[in-house]
Amino acid sequence: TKTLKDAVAEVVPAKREQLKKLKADYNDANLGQIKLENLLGGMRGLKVMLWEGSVLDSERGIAFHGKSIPDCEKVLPTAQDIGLSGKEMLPESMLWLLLTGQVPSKEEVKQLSAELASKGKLPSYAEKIIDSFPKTMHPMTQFASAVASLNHDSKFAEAYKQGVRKTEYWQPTLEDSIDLIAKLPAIAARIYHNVFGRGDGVQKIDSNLDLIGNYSQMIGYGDNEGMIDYLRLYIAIHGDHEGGNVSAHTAHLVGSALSDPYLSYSAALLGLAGPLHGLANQEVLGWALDMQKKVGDNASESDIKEFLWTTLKSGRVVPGYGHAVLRMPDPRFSALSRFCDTRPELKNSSIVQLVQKTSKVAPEVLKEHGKTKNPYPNVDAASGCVLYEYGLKEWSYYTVIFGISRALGALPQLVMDRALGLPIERPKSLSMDALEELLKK
Ligand code: AMX
Repeated sequence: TKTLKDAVAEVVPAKREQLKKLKADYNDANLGQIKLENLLGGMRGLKVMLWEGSVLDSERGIAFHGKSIPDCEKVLPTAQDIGLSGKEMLPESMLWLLLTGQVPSKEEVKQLSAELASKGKLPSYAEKIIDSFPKTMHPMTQFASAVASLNHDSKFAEAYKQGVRKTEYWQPTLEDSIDLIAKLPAIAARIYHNVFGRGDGVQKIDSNLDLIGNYSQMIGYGDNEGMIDYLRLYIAIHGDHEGGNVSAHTAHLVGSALSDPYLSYSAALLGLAGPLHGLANQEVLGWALDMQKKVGDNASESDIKEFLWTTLKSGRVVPGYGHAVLRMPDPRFSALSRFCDTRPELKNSSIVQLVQKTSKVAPEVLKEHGKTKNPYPNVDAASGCVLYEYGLKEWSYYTVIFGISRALGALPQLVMDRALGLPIERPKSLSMDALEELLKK
């Protein structure tokens, strides 16, 4: 059976060739104009980054190497496929797809799962660092700090020091990336235990379990099949959302200075911790619980509409709706909704029912309100409520789970960045005075 490293090694020459040809054929081609509104508007719409794992289309949603979420659900190996129980695609399968562009075989995924389990234990210095954090420190701050500390053992940093050739940078980058992905569950579980007292605090790894099977065990959900499969799906589909989002872009930017994968991904996590990005899922939950308090179980459509209007009239946004790029219901929301429909414990949950009913009513209300360019639900409309229903009620922890996931997309791109020899990022900035001078000409 091919290892992931073998599979990446096979892809690298073709990718290098593709880049060479692109440069030779089109180096001077125009990819669009830069307007002042782009410069002032968060660089939206500017095509300025190379990102291999996925492309986001405003009308069709995310595609991972050309595969939509429903395509992935059909072809990516599940837990059942590697001899465990569970029907959802495994994050290991998504990682393989994101890194290589290929659908892995069941055997390849099983082997990758075993490799991750063998590398999942934290070094004792990292455990001590995590244990020294005050319980009152936000879990995301703890997460990012612990990840940065692992650069102590970075193979890339060591190889760089030894003067490894530039063409070989991608190899220790890949080794660090796999090591880090393997250790994220134990870091996240230790933080969960220290802050909230849940899980047994040991972070024991069973070599027969998949990455999320082990993570679930560590956070005290080892016997909850529904939650384990939900986490697999959630972590697989949150893995990548093309390159321009804050967390992915940060990993790429910091990595472009040849900071190792631990430093690059730690920085990405700090961006994910912002309320307009990864923190949004905890906000949706607070809002949905407020609505539930107000409208009760079995709420009518008109009760929900009234609550939506109250939110909008008080000048707030409806959390979980709208998107900077998408102009359709988020396919990740649809995937989580489909999951809820297949699980009896969720189908009958009042908070999940309320979320689903709201997703039918809200687009109409938001269209009438007339501001947002996208009146449909995004993934965060559903994600936190399901965790809540399964009993994981500590909202400030939700973004940590997102943080385990985003590594599946951000780290493979770092490997590709090094394989392609991409340069340090250095866009041009201008002061307002300099802009005035330029524009007056
Ligand atoms: N409810 C009410 N008004 C909304 C809205 C919503 N859900 N979404 C956007 N709007 C408003 C904006 O505030 C803006 O108003 P303004 O002109 O007065 O400033 C106007 O509609 C136009 O905004 P837009 O171009 O449609 O959206 P954007 O690209 O500026 O922002 C986003 C995108 C996601 C930040 C925004 O839709 C929002 O705040 N949604 C609610 C929070 C949320 O769900 N965030 C999660 C995003 C997914 C993720 O990254 N995890």
